Amino acid sequence: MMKLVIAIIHNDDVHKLRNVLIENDFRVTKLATSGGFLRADNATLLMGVEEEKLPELLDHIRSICHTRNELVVSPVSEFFTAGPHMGLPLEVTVGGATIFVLDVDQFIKI
Ligand code: 2BA
Repeated sequence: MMKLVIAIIHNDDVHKLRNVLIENDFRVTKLATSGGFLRADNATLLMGVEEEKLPELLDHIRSICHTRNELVVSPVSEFFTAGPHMGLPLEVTVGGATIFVLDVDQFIKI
């Protein structure tokens, strides 16, 4: 069965990951996205993959995408625009990758 893997990753990892995926015969589409919390640019990769190749795909992502700590001075969020957190630097750990795996009902190329 085919799976659709949606991976949200750091912009700095896109180039390397895309190269490794292409070299290993994976198909990938990159979307330019941004996070809801940090409002920073990130990248979302869409990858259609046969179930047997899913572990290999996840290994490639794991080997390239690492967590990073980022300091945010004033995240744009209602929660932080007032109150004791206002203006205080906040450290957040941005994941190496946030991954959704979905079953594909049909895969059609026309
Ligand atoms: P952002 O929404 O910009 O979130 C960046 C990082 O900020 C998150 O890292 C998390 O550590 C922190 N964070 C997010 N919301 C927070 C909050 N309400 N309070 C405190 N800290 C918060 P990750 O969890 O690794 O997420 C990295 C990026 O992946 C996110 O960027 C977003 O673009 C995406 N993402 C993560 N989980 C998602 C989900 N369930 N659905 C859709 N996109 C998701």
